[in-house]
Amino acid sequence: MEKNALLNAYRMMNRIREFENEAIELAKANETRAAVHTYQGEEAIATGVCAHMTREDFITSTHRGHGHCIAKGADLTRMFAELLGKGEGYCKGKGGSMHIADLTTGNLGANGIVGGGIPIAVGAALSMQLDHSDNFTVSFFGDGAANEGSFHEALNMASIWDLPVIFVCENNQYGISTHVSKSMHVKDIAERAVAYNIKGMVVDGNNVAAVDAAMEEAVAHVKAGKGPVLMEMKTYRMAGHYFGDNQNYRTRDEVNSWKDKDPILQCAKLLMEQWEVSEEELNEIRKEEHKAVLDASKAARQMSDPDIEDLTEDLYDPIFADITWKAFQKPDNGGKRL
Ligand SMILES: Cc1ncc(C[n+]2csc(CCOP(=O)(O)OP(=O)(O)O)c2C)c(N)n1
Ligand SMILES: [Mg+2]
Repeated sequence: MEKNALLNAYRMMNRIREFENEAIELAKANETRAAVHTYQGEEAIATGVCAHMTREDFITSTHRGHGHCIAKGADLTRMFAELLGKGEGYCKGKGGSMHIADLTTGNLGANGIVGGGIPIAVGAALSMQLDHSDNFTVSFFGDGAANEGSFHEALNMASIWDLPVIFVCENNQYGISTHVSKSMHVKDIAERAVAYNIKGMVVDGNNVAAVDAAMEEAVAHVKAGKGPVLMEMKTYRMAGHYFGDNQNYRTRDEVNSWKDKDPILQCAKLLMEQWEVSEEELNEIRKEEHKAVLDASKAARQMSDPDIEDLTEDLYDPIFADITWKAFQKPDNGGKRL
């Protein structure tokens, strides 16, 4: 990676890490309004992938979605506002951490349903193909999601229609407390690409330069109309599954062994050794991102809570709600549900 691209990646990874650390602080203070799943240790993936995307390229995200959202260009204050249930949050405070969507940056939304975003990405890619656009969609999901039916159905459909979609599996070794070795019998999840006759790639997800290079190759593949790609990013979830997880299913030694592979440390090392960037310069970037995150958190905390009258607004599509209501009202169905 060129020096500037690597410096930008370092900045982005720090922004995500700082956001997650602050999200945990807010959860500790009982200020967040729903479960918070953080992304520490996996920052290189969202950063390296989204660096190759424009706002017209779409992503679908997961319950662990803050990193994807930030890397795609989201506003940190509106993100914190959403976590805190404020009316100025991305979804007016009604979605919380697990359901942030931001159409202005091409983020079709996080999803509390494991594997739920994968078929949505296929639909988005189909619309791009039908529009003859040059854009593509990325679906982020976990190793656990790769065992869901939705994953297999989505890959099959994307494969038969050669859709411009990149499936980015973040294999962080665990689905909640279950290690991948107990939930699947393949060495690499990317092997599953063979079943759908699509391109599969295994990538070191803790090395942003490796993610960057792999993504460049994947984008060229989908843009050439060669069909979807399944990228497996090997990584590790450094924090618990969610805030409040006692983590009694893994050893301290295991957690410590991954600390040396921390993607931010690896990127710093590369910048210092390959590009002779000074430690002071790196510290400066870290401090700036720390401040930006704290400022955003403070601004969000000062926002007012939404009005109680708005509680049931935006929960249903008004057209759908109207049809359903009329169906209930129909005199000839005996008042029964449809
Ligand atoms: C369909 C569905 N089944 C189960 C759950 C409960 N659940 C929430 S997160 C999770 C684990 C997901 O693991 P993985 O896909 O590896 O993502 P990670 O949390 O590791 O990022 C489960 C089972 C859910 N939210 N949705
Ligand atoms: Mg996982």
